[in-house]
Parts: sequence; C-alpha cells; structure tokens
Amino acid sequence: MINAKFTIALLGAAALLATNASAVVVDLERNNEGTAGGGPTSERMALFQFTAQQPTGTGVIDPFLTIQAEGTEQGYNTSAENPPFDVKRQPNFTRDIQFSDLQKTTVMLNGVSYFQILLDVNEPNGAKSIITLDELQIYTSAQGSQSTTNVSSLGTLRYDLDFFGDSEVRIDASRNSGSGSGDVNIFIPVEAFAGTAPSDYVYLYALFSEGNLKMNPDGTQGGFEEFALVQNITPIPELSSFFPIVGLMVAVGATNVLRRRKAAQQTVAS
Ligand SMILES: [Ca+2]
Ligand SMILES: [Ca+2]
Ligand SMILES: [Ca+2]
Repeated sequence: MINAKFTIALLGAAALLATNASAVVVDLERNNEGTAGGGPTSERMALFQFTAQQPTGTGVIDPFLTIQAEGTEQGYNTSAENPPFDVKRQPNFTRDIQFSDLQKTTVMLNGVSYFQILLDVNEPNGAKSIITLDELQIYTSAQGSQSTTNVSSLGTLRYDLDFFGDSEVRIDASRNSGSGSGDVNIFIPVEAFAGTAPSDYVYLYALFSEGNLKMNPDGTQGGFEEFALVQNITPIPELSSFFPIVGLMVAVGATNVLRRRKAAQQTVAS
C-alpha cells in the first residue's frame, strides 16, 4: 500500500520535472525576481530576488564565499589550504560552512520554507555593469575542507541552477553602489535538504560569465563577488526538531496501515 503510494508520488514528481524542463533567464536588470533551477531531491525552483540590502539592514550578514577573476570566474566555499579556482579572502570570507549554519537563515515565503543567501556583486559602472551567474550548485557532504576541481564529486547535489536546462541569472551591478550593497537574495527550498545532518558541510559552487558573450560582452571585472548567509533575527523552529516529527508521523501512519491490514485479514479469516 505504502509502496504503491510512494511510486505514484515519484511518478507525479517525474511528470512535474518533465513539464518544467527548460532553460530560464532570470533577468534582474529589468525585473525584480524570477525562479530557476531545482534538484534531484525537490522539483521546487529557487527564487532570485533583486535587493538593495545594506550590511546594516535586517538580519546578520555572514559572508562565506568570495570569488574574483577577470573575464570569467568560478569557485566554491572551502577551508582547504590550497582551494581551487578563483576564490579569495581566505580564511574569513571563503570557508567551510555546516548545515546548522544554513539552518539559521530559514525564512517562510508563501507557506514554503527557504534558506536565504545574499549575493553581492561588484562590477564597474556604466556599460560594463552586467554580470551573469551561469551556474549555481549546492552540495552537502560529511567531509569538510575539500579541494577537488571535480565539482560534481563534492557530495550530494541539493540544488542546480541548470537542473532543468542551461539557465542563468543576469545581474546589473549598477542598480546598487558597489561592494557591500545588494544585489540578489537567493532563496533555496529547505525541502531539497531532506536527510542532511546539522554537522554536514555545505558547498556552494558558482560560475560567473562563462562564454556568455551575447548576454555579457565584457565578462567579469572590478571587485569581488561575495555570497553570505542571511541569519534572520526572528527565531524559527530548528529543522532538526522538525524532521523527527515527520519521521514519527510516517512511522505512526505505517503502523496504522499495518494494523488496518491485519484487522482486515482477521475479519476475512473469521
Ligand atoms: Ca547556466
Ligand atoms: Ca553590490
Ligand atoms: Ca566583479
């Protein structure tokens, strides 16, 4: 009974995946928000929202990944001694984070729980102010401080901007004034992290302006791009205290089904 229901749920999710499959351009130069990407655990897309957020705004801004290079740039957060790619400002602003850190950023939007990450880009003003986020992937792993250049081996994939097709987020840095202000609030669905332990490490990999000459002729320039956790001041229930309740409900449900099945068998037998 449970297996059949589970299979139907999986087929439903697969159908949803198929209908959603497409490349998306989230244009934050002209619009204020858009959704894109997904992952193997949850078909729900992430929300990308333009923000003029200042460090003195609501919530505590906690930077964990800094990336900077000319033309194109990429990297993921790690406390490894020799990190690969174009990460900068170790060890304070490029470093390991754990799932318990991410959990502190939980916010509720339209009845759905998300983790909130702030992306602050820094590009020259004028005609060169465009930068594109071409790939964003989030992995979880029991192993910290990794230094592999094989990004897909970092751990369990939780979110992928290109999951439904080659997508990108187009950002105009000149909508805000340089480093330390703005630019994009990224909301990643909490449900994509089912089964993650609070002590697990979270790796965020980002790739900016890769071979995207039509959308972004001048590539990456200027100062660094920075990702930060946005720790929300309003207290929220811990996810770790939520999961056991779900587990308990499943267990109780399964017991009830077994009980009913046994009762039915006994009725037939008698
Ligand atoms: Ca892409
Ligand atoms: Ca900025
Ligand atoms: Ca830059």
